[in-house]
Amino acid sequence: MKDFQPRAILLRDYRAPDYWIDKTDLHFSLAEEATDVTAELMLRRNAEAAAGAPLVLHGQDMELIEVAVDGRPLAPREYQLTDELLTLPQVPAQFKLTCKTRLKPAQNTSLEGLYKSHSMYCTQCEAEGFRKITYYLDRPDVMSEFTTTIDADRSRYPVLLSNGNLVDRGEGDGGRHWVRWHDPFKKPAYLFALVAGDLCALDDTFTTRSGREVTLRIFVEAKDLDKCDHAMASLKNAMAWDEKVYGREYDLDIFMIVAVDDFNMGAMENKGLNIFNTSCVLAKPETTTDAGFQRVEAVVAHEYFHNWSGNRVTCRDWFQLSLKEGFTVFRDAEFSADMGSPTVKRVEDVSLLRTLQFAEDAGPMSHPVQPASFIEISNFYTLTIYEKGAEVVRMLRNLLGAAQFRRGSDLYFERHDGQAVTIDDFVKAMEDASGRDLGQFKRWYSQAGTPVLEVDGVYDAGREEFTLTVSQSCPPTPDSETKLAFHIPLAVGLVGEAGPLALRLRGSDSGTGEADQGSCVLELTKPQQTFVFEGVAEKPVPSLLRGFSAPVKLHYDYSRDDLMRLMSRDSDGFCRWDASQQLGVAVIGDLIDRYGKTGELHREPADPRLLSAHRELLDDDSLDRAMVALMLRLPTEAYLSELADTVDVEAIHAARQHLRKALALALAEQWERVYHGNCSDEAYRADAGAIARRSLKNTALGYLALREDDNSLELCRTQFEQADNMTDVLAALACLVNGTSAAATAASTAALAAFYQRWQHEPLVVNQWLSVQAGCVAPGGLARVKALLQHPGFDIKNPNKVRALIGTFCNQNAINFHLKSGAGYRFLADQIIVLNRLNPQIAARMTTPLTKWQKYDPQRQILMKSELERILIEPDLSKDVYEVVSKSLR
Ligand code: B3K
Ligand code: ZN
Repeated sequence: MKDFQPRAILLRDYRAPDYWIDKTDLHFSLAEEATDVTAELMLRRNAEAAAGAPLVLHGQDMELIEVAVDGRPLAPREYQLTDELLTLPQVPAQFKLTCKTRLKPAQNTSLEGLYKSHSMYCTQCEAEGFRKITYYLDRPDVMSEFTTTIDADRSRYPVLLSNGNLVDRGEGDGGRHWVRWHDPFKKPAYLFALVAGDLCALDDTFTTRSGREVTLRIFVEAKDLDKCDHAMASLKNAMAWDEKVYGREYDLDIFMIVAVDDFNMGAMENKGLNIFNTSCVLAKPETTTDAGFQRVEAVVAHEYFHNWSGNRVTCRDWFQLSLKEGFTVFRDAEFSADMGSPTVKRVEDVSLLRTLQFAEDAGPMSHPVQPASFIEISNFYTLTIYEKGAEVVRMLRNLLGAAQFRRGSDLYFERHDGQAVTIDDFVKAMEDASGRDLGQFKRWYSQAGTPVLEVDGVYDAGREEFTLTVSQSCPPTPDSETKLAFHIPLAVGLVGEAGPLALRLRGSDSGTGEADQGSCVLELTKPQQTFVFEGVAEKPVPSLLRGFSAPVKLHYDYSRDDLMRLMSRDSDGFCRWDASQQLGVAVIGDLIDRYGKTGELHREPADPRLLSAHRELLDDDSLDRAMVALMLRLPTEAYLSELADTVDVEAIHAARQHLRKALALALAEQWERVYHGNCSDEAYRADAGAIARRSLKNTALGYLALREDDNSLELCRTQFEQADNMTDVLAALACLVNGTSAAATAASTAALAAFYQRWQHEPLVVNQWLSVQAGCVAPGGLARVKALLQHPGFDIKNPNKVRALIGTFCNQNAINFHLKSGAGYRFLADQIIVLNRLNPQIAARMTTPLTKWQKYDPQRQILMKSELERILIEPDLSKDVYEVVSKSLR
């Protein structure tokens, strides 16, 4: 462990900087072992700062060659240098600082700052990576005008890129060349980017609505040039969508995307020069699944949207991270909904939130959407900041209505263009544009935890009234024991035997319900409230939290027949799906209880209502395929685990598998008919209709495969061999890999070998191959994963491969990871210890499964905690891992 305890940074300690940097002029001389950087900074003392305030610059992991003030090199006694800071005790009020630093990009495995990914150089500066390039005020409220000159070997690095516009270029000595870029927009250093490599580009143009032509350019390695069309189409759609929906036009004359193999996350919104993980740019049907296509579309849009929500208007400090991330996730979700199926998109986002964000918010890493403190900001790129942050913005839109929300966003962008601002500034713009008081609403930003709504409904047939009583509460989280009431929009409807009923809400103690077309939004602001619906001629089933109108857990005592009614009659797609999930949870819950008592389920029948609900879905050809595919998905083991107080790993797995098998046998004919009915000869398309068809077909294939007979095995093998797209190939491969019969095992071995043979030169496809094996639930998973660590297709320095193999195994293969012996935990801790030295951000991220120890039985708790303790005593533990491990043990 570190011999000092890393210090927490607090929101309440925020102070404006003592100096501003008006101009930043960078010169890079790129070379493998030593890259020299000269930074010329025009500094000016903040008028608010004390006269004679020292200049304290951030910097780490580099060699300081020289520092000069107004051209005069300083002697060592004129400055102080530590591992993280360079302090100049005496500087003029305005001056030029020159800093020469030397970096070792080829040895930088943290993938932060300047590093090499295969044969190219690239940078990642958010959040605090610029300080690994030069000494700087590396904080987002210091915004500067950047000019960047890059000098490199011409033959190896013909393409040299940075932010803004190319303004000059020339030849150097010894086969070198140089280029100069200038970015006219002031920006914080976290948006700086540099790329150098031997790259090809796909070019296109976009004409903005004011008639300016923008060059669009996606840079990739030559072998990937045939995989850029989908990203380009997505970019153009995103540009047009932001003009139409938010009135936001692109500002520079060029927008570039570069794809790199080694990248810690999905992508990065650097001004005019987005850098992407190849997994979020490259797509073609033969190599990319439907989910992959959708991810490319979403991430391209997300990064593009940051140009306004993040770059033109940026964050004052990192406590405001959700200001740009929550808002931008909300924007990209609405975009994806408009491009495809809105219900599917909503269901997918809610599933993610309820499974993973709710778990985060109930665990030791729980934090508010605006955290009050952090040790390492990289640990706060979380589901809470992103996904819950997006839900908070969505609630604002739902409370204000689309028109007022748009007025609010216009005001926000206009008022704060070119500034570094706070979440408060965002909410203030929404308040000023709408005239509403959002004071109580702001608690969503400052209080962590998932609110719980207990809802009770009583029907009075004589008075034809239906009364809903709603109580809210929120469990304690590490930041606070007690919570004040949240302002929660609860969208509701009432569903009669034939469908939704018209609503008439009595002026209740909320007074704000607004009935329209069978749906209304109840505004909850108090611990308990009552709402009375009048003129209700039959006993209704309430449809609650329509469209998932707030990120809460809602409890209502539905009977299984109520759920069946919602599944078939509710007009809200989200609630129809959610009813199917609740039914699934109830049925699996019975089986879990049974397994807990008897240790087996062999003769246990499944609830006939669930069988008949699924039969109806499969038999009715008039239903929307996308909806059917969603409703047939049983709750995942991860979601069932989230719902449990104590996770019974074996029982959850056995119960869900048992139900799957029962459905496979009872509905054998239906699965077969749906499988064949949804096969298609048409060329691959990634539109919502075709995606739904494949999803339904492959769900059917999954059930057919559970029969483990010759016919179904043949079906899987044929699809694996003959499909022309990766979605179908991988679905069939997953069936084979998860088969347990001797024939399936033989077929699986052959298929895996053939797959690797064919795709070994496509890293993204190899990652899917790793992932399908890591997710295999057959016994022996740990040994399979350990063997794959040694396979040439794996590389621990590449985050995509770490996520595909170690991440999939530890997060999505509970039955194999949570071995009673603790061997799975020991394995993960060993990997974290290796990663801690190579790439602290990824190491910290991989720690998540161990941090959930409180959810497991006492024996597992001890085993998980002892691995966390073993990590904690590692010498040279990074701040990243230290923060996650120490907080999860407290
Ligand atoms: N803003 C980046 C995330 C940077 C993460 C740094 N550890 C990508 C995004 O959210 O758009
Ligand atoms: Zn983002």
